[in-house]
Amino acid sequence: MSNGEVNFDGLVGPTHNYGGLAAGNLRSEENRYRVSHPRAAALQGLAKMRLVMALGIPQGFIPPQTRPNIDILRKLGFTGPDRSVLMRAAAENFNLFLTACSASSMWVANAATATPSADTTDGRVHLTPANLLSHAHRSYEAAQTFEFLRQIFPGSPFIVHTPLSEPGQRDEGAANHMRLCMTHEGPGLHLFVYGDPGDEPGSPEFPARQTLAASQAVARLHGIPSERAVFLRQNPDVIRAGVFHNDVIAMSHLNVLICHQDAYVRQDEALSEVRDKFYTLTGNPLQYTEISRSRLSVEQAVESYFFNSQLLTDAEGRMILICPEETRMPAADRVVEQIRQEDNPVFEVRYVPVRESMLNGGGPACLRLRVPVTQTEYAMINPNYLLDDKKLNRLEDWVRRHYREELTAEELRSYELFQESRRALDELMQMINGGFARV
Ligand code: SUG
Repeated sequence: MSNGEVNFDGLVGPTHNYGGLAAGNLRSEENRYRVSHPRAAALQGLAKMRLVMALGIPQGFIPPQTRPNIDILRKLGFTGPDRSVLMRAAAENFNLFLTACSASSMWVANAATATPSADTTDGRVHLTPANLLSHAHRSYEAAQTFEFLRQIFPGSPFIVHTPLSEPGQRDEGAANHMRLCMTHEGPGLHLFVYGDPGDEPGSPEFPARQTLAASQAVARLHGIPSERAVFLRQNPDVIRAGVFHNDVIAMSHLNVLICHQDAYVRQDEALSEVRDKFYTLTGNPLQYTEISRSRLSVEQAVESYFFNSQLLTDAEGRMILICPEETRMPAADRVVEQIRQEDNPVFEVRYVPVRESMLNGGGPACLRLRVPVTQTEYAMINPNYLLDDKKLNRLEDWVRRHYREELTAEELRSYELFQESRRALDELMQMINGGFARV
């Protein structure tokens, strides 16, 4: 049963590590070469999925991708048996090698942008995998993500587009997109957030990841009418301060929008367009909460990751805010208190430990992709990618058997790790394709 929205989480892969690969993402930069804990990372992710399921919300997952990505290393000119490809690549250019090792596909808020059938001209659910062109390690995800999404969303109710391919169309998926509506089945207003308007040179220090051209292309491909779309430009100052995606400075769910005062360029104007269009579309006012910089500075927003909380509706129809543990810091605590006390539909606040992902700049919301679907569409989703308690137990057991407790950057070179990861993912795919039947 779907309550209108399915959350798909990315399963953390066995090579989860801190490569310091993401420019502009302060945590990724700070934690370069830190010892990682792949088993704990994957179990933390699964525990979050368990919590969401316990709230009565349908939960799916997207498998990790094969890493180290030997195919990429071969394409980059490293030849010979797998063992020598790994050794030579790591010896010759360790940073390049690291781009082939990242488990970054776990952050599926960057996997795709999804538009429900209620908003598309052809009445189908549209998904466009993000090309993630701004960073090499992330751009390698797009092809496999496309394949997974085609398996998860088969048949005529869904259309999975190929990722955008023009160099000027840098797309980071749902992390830069919000849909406002009264009900998931009713009409929605799509907020597409971009950092690079394409008409001026970006800051070379902290490149804006999403281009306006990409957001516009996705809106066109999905057949979203112009009265249901607003394009908001991220404030370049906050990008410089570490807000590399919109979901680090704003969040939304149904008719609720919570965002920081400094999130967008000419924010008052932009938000009044959003409010007006929302009212025209739904006949209802938007529930808008702006967090002022005096309550929470942009630096504190980045440190606490408050805006990367997951906002969702439980089976009883109550709105729940799932914050990362890191949000428990004085300034952010006060903001959470403000949300609790103000007149808005947020009913309860929960905290989840996702520290291993957080150390790479990925909070609860980064780890999930929301896909609004009708009951009929929900029934068409490949059930092997939807979770229940039994499947979740199987996945936990699988993680415990295959994942290392600790991993150093140096150990990524090891052929043994490569083999272990392959074995783990082969077994996972067998489990999925066999419908989780016990053999
Ligand atoms: O793209 N980190 C990811 C974090 C993505 C978070 N997603 C959202 N905000 N929706 C990124 O910056 C770090 C990988 C490394 O350094 O090894 C990384 O890619």
